[in-house]
Amino acid sequence: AKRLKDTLYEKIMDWRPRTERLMKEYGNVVVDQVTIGQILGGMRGIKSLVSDISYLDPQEGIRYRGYTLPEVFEKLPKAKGGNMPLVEGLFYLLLTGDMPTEEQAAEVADEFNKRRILPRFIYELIDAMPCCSHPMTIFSTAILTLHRESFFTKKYHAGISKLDYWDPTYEDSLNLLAKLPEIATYTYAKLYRDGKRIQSNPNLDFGGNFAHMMGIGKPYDDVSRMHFIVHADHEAGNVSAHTGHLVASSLSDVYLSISAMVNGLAGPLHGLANQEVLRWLQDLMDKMNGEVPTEDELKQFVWNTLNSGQVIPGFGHAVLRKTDPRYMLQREFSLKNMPEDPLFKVVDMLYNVVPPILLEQGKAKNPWPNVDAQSGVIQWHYGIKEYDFYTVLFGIGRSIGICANIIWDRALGYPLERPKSLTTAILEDFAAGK
Ligand code: FAM
Repeated sequence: AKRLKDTLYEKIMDWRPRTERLMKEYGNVVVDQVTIGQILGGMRGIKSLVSDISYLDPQEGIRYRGYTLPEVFEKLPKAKGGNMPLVEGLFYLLLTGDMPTEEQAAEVADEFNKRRILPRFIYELIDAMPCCSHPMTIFSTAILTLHRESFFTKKYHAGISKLDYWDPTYEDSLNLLAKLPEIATYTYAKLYRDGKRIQSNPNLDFGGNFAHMMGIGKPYDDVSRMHFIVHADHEAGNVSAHTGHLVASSLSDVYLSISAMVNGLAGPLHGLANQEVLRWLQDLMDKMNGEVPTEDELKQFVWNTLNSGQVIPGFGHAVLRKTDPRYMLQREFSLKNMPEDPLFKVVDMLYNVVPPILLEQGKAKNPWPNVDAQSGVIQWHYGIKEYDFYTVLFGIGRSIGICANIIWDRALGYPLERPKSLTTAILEDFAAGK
């Protein structure tokens, strides 16, 4: 069978003329216009990026290479002894656009296995981090420190052709992704388990190995696979995806770029939101002395949160206008595997209680739950009670999508990103019609 890298090479050769033609023949076609509101408002909604890895449909939710998430979960090859798809298969899909066979997913698993051993200095680095360092700081620092291993950077200095940049970027990406489960689980062990490390098992897949190194039994392997897959990508404009792309556009290698994207993910408006959900739920459970509240009590708690000027964490979305399919997939899993969990019961009640209240309040453009309303509760159920770690899990998943994006950025020769900035006085001149 054809190797992944050869398949990728063919796809790249087929794709390049499309981008070249758009650039040469249609470079002046207008796609969007920009308002002062958008310039001052976080560039919200400006159509100014391109990615073929994923696309966020306001109604369907995220599509990976054109497939909706339910399709991705149905069609990707499943892990042996599990019900969830292989993360390796997802990476194949994101890279090539083709739904992989079992054999093709196994090839990625093989590649990851060959590359998963961490250099000793990474353990030493994690050991040397000052106490109370946030797990995201450690995760990002470890990735950054691996920069010295970069094949792309070596090749670049040796004088490689621009057309070949994607090749060492691909090698760096596989080398890095293969190591992330071990970096994350060792960070967890160091921070919360007295440094007791569980050796990885070369016979397990990416998600299975992660669960094994966390020391958590079934079905946590499926939880890990599901978590990494639903978090892998959310088109190119969100903070983590955009940061990865921006840093890589200066030809910083994958290690520098992924470390930067992890730092963007670490913010409370992005990856940290799932821990906010759990904090809010814990507060509710404390007020209820650990009992599952009645529907009326829950409604009151929701209104109290809103009336005190806070948002309901885990609800709403900047782009989506329906219940997040990432929420639904995790809900299905929870209904099947942990229906009696008291926190899940509350989450499930909130699913019915919150949207009508947000609609009645009339502010949120999307009153439906998002991915974060569920993910932390599942982690909590399987024993990961250190909220700070949740964003690291998100970071592993997101790295898979961003690496695929960066490989294609180099393959299609996307240039250095350099939008123009203005001053407030210039905007005032525009406002006055000058
Ligand atoms: N609870 C209460 N009010 C909400 C709300 C919620 N869950 N979601 C939106 N609103 C308010 C919002 O604060 C804004 O009020 P003001 O006009 O007073 O500023 C108004 O509704 C319009 O906001 P929007 O256009 O509907 O949402 P945005 O695009 O500005 O923001 C979110 C999107 C996700 C940041 C927002 O819905 C929110 O704060 N949700 C709660 C926090 C959360 O769940 N974040 C996770 C997002 C997740 F998808 C991720 O990126 N990891």
